[in-house]
Amino acid sequence: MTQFTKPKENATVFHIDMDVMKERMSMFYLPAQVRVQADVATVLKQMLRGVERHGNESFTDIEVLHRRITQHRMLLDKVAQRDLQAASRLGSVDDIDLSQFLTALRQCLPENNLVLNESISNYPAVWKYIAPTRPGCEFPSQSGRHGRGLTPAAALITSGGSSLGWALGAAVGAALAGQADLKYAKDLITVIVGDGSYIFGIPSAAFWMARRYDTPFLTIVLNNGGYKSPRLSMLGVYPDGQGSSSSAGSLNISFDPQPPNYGLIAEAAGGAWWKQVKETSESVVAIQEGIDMVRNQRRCAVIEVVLPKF
Ligand SMILES: Cc1ncc(C[n+]2csc(CCOP(=O)(O)OP(=O)(O)O)c2C)c(N)n1
Ligand SMILES: [Mg+2]
Repeated sequence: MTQFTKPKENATVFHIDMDVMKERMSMFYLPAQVRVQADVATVLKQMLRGVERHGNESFTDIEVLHRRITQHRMLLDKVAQRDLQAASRLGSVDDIDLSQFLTALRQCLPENNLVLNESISNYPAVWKYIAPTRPGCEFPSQSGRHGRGLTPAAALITSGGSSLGWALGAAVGAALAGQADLKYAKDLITVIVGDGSYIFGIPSAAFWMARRYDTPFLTIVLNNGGYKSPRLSMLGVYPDGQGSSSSAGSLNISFDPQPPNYGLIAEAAGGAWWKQVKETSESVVAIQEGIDMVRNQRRCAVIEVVLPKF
């Protein structure tokens, strides 16, 4: 449907969504044969129950289903394999490689954790390398056991809306939910956020709130030098248009020449600990320190990952 995932031409598309019509969006269209306004996790559970009830006799596609389950298991094995390979490359002193940073993060996360994903052009990378394995990952997620030899798996959520600036405040809200009701409590809440979305999240207010309400969380700021996605959207519509050869500066989507110091904003507002990571080899130590700050010192921690500029 997007530039990242395209179903086959002859696929039958069922669109199940809490907000299937997107009435408050000026433009939205998803070519689907069936549209269902419903909670996706509930519908999937109902479908699974239906399949189990009917069994092999009346559910003609049962073989397809089994094939998919096998494929999914193979995929999980691949993720475990990839983790091992990435771990062996973590000593590298090259420029930061986001896939390796995210793999390191995934390996360091405690089991009962929640990741809030507002990484925008890096959504696919975060989904791929944080690789949530737990069903029912919607907010509030349920803690669960992780299986198949994988490192602890995240519950991972996004805002579902189009307005940026959700994740920092949402992290405070998620932590407060855990304080109010232990069943929502998490060992760690992590925000992975684009540099632009970090600013949209009003970090001065969010980190002050986090200290005020004792709701520390770990933030990973993906600093790619500004707003990359508007350029991607433009290229999606006009791949060879005049803007396709324009610089980020002339498109007004670059934060150069003086981007904010993201960690310092958090320190000033809420006493956060922070670190900049520029090389892959710095990843594990920074992540471990950040997690220690949040879990043991009860301070917010911000890790700014300096990515190549677009
Ligand atoms: C409140 C709000 N303002 C503007 C936009 C338009 N917009 C969509 S993506 C984007 C850039 C996001 O930048 P960043 O978080 O750094 O992610 P990147 O695209 O660089 O990965 C903007 C400005 C929006 N979605 N919401
Ligand atoms: Mg950015």
